Amino acid sequence: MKKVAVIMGSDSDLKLMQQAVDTLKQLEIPVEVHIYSAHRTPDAAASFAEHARENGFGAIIAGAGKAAHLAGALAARTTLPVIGVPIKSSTLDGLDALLSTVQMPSGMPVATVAIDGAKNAALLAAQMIAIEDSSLAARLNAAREQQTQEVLKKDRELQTTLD
Ligand code: RP5
Repeated sequence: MKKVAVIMGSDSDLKLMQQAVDTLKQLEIPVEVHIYSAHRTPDAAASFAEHARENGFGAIIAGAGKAAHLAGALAARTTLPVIGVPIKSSTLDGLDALLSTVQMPSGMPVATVAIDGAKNAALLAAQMIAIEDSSLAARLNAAREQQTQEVLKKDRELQTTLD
């Protein structure tokens, strides 16, 4: 199975990005985690992206805050799908990171999830890998069904309090 990379701009992003790592591991997807910054370690970030396909990756998740150029910088160096996670790590509540991540120029896509949307980034990466992996697709379907049943259970519980 293809690996998924979870890259973050700083160790201060790890608490949030751990949600992506945990979600990928629950789905039994091999994951590699790195701290590379578009600004502080630009060469390491570029080198990782340039070699990611030959190193067995199928998708890259990139989380960063503030002037969050990490996802775009990685996307510029690979044609693997890159999923950007704007992180709320500044006085602007993540709006700065959202705009920096989502407003890519034409010809250079980054699939951007919500501010702090690390779990959805992992699920989206899993769905990409599952295009060619029916076992993973079955695990994703099972997770969806479990989620559905949990919400319906909460609805039934709510109805009992309203009687
Ligand atoms: C960004 O700046 C990082 O992704 C992080 O979200 C933010 C703050 O980084 P630190 O100053 O905590 O290392 O590059």
